[in-house]
Amino acid sequence: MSLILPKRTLSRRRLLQVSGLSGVGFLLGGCGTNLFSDNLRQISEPLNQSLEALLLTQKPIPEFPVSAIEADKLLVNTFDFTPQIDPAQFRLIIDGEVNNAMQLSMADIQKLPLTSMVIRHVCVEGWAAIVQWGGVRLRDLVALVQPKSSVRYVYFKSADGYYESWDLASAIHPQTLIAYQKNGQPLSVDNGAPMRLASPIKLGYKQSKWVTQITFVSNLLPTKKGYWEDQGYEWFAGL
Ligand SMILES: Nc1nc2c(c(=O)[nH]1)N[C@H]1C(S)=C(S)[C@@H](COP(=O)(O)O)O[C@H]1N2
Ligand SMILES: [Mo]
Repeated sequence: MSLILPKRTLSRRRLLQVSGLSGVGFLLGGCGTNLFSDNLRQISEPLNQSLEALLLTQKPIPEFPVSAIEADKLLVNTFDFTPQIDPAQFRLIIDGEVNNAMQLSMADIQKLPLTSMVIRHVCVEGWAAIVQWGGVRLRDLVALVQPKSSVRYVYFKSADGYYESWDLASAIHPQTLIAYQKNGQPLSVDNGAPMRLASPIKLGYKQSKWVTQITFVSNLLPTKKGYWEDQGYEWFAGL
């Protein structure tokens, strides 16, 4: 057996332990198998080597105290319409070049470790707001689905037709969340319920609301990088 490095993030096995997501039927991806039969070998394996290396390089950026939250400053910015999603029926699809494609209900998501952060949201249109977001680290979802070593980008599809793509490193940054809370309250529909992206390392337009599908890919479609990007906005959009 090869050398196994100590893990700096939640391993797939550990995640399943802490979240209690060990039941048969949790995983609806792939061909309907569950984690504890066919995939048993993969559970104890570390993420692929390039991903592991990437995780080690990532440091959180400083956050704000809860007292700094600017509750009135986050403007609703929606390009077209506001989709209404029934949270009870909702399933987040996670697929693409992964070992374990999944469909997660809100209940599944809420069993995963909750991370809360107070960060600045910056819209390219010239406004900003300090906001608290609560949700699941995208890297924890990554640990569950196990992207293949070919993966370099992540697509996020939204219920209003919005779409975004991120580089994998930014997606697995420790403060990139799939959020379902804002300022300590359940996320409102206007702000992207049931689930949206939130991260202090990217401009507002990268932070997709009403995310329905997360797809791991090795290449981007040149004419489909993101709703605003395809109209000339910068793709990386780092802060
Ligand atoms: N699905 C979807 N996500 C979206 C948008 C959108 O129109 N549709 N607008 C983006 C922009 S430009 C910004 S600034 C933020 C605004 O988030 P908020 O409306 O919760 O303040 O959402 C981003 N995510
Ligand atoms: Mo924005």
